[in-house]
Amino acid sequence: MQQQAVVNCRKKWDIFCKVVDNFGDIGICWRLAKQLNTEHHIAIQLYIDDLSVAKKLIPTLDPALQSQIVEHITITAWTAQTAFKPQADVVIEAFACGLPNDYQANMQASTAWINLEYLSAEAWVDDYHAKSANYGKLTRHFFFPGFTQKTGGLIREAHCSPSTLSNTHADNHLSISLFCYPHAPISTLLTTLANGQQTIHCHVPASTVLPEIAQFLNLSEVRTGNTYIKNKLHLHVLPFLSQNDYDTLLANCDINFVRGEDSWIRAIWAGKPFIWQPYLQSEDTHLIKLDAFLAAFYGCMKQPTQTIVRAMQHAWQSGTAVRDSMQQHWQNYLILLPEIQAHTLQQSAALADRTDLTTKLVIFSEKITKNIAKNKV
Ligand code: TRH
Repeated sequence: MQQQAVVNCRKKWDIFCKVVDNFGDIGICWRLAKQLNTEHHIAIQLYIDDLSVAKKLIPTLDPALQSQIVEHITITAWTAQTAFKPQADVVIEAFACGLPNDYQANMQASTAWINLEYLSAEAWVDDYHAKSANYGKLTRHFFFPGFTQKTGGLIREAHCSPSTLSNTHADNHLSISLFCYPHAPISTLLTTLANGQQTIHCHVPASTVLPEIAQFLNLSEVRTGNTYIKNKLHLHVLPFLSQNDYDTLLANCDINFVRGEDSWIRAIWAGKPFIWQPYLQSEDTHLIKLDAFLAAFYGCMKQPTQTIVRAMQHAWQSGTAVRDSMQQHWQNYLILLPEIQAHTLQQSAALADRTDLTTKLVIFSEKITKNIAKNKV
């Protein structure tokens, strides 16, 4: 049965999402849409150009429907045939995906048009957040997520607090989750885990890394739902999870390997030690992003722990030179795990004390709307 959109919403927002590759674009847009609706009572129309990818995170979605309501969000397929009615108070263009020509041409001058940018901890973000550019009668505003108070903040639902999510179990084994790009040194890591002294349960949601996992196990393929054991390593191959189930997995593991943008932020809210693999970019830009984040999140960590975390993080970025030393980096990391855990929880809790991205976006949109009205008078 289709759900009804929330009827008493004060405002209407349209969100445009193009699935460029992977899941981060839809992952963030879906989270944002739900939070705007449940916490800010805004009616959301979410346009997505690839419903089949979206369905992986939102299992109840029917990709065959042109328009449908899921969890009170109106989701519409964004195709060349889509008939747009630009009547929203606020339009979110996710990650500079561009608005459809006929939509943009018919947008009211009173609409607040906001481009939601990708997250980075680099210092330049402070200066670029909340800038704008004119496009004829329209103004496009740039909203940058970030780690400082001067930026648009981090996406976080009200119920999500690192201390309540953190669920440390007393067993002697370690649980880890593994979500990464296929070029990560996966076999090297898994060999290290298998040859370690502690039993490790590694949970791998199905993704493009499964061929690497099969290769490590000397199998032609691995199946979701199966557990494979090699020495100390128990590899649990899971189906690709719904976004809610993936969030729960991160909260329940002791160490999370995450990537891109949304799983990275979610690992921060899980409050557990995590290893982040940024999206690969040309000219090693991803390493600049990694270093900016390491400085922001671990800059105040004691030595030698800080150097050890940094070394493990860099070992995970696929450089062949560091592959041989993975075992040493991992061992060092495990020895200091309680300290890394305490630091992560404290940093995550401090970030969670700040205003979340969605609330900042609502405040930002209200300022834009007021300015538009003032300039009209
Ligand atoms: O999929 P990603 O690599 O997405 C990336 C980044 O966003 C990157 O910045 C962008 O440029 C590129 O896409 C186009 O990683 P990310 O950002 O972590 O998104 C994954 C989403 O998938 C996140 O919302 C969590 C969700 N997910 C599930 O719902 N179930 C799962 O089983 C897993 C592993 C992830």
